[in-house]
Amino acid sequence: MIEIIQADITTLEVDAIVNAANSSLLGGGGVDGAIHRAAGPELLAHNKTLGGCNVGEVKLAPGFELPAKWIILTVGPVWRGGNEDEADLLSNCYVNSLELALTKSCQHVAFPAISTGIYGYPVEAAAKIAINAMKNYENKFERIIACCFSENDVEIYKKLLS
Ligand code: AR6
Repeated sequence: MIEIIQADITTLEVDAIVNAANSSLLGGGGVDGAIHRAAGPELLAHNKTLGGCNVGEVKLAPGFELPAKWIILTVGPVWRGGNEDEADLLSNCYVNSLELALTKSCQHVAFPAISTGIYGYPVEAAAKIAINAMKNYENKFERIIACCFSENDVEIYKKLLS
């Protein structure tokens, strides 16, 4: 089942939340900053051992002080107008996160709207990619959660899902 909610992703009691990180994995603003603050300093110490992460790829961290069991770290593409493979790279973020979640037997995974904040990806185009990937994996999970931060994003996701 795909669920669309409006929430702070750091508050969710789920098997895994996904972080929209940058390639260093060492923290930043937006959802990344919120996750580092809520998970505590052990997340940064853990991530320092991971050797970074390429765009579209994923790494794994424990949830540390979060209610979530795991943090899946992914790096979305920076929006550069749409001709720099942004769509495939963004899709890879979702697919690779879901594949990693399966290897950890996760039953629920929550995603933020990757790349649509600081990285500037247009929300509707990004939401289409997110929902397509989620639909392909819907049957393999109890719940795949699109965790929107704004009411406007919730409306966009709901329109696309229906
Ligand atoms: N819970 C859920 N969603 C959130 C939260 C939260 N607590 N906080 C923000 N969002 P962004 P990006 C939403 O900018 O575009 C960081 O500096 C936000 O409203 O966090 O992939 C990284 O280190 C937006 O809808 O991520 C990278 O350098 C969505 O999360 C860079 O930003 C994504 O916005 C990544 O940029």
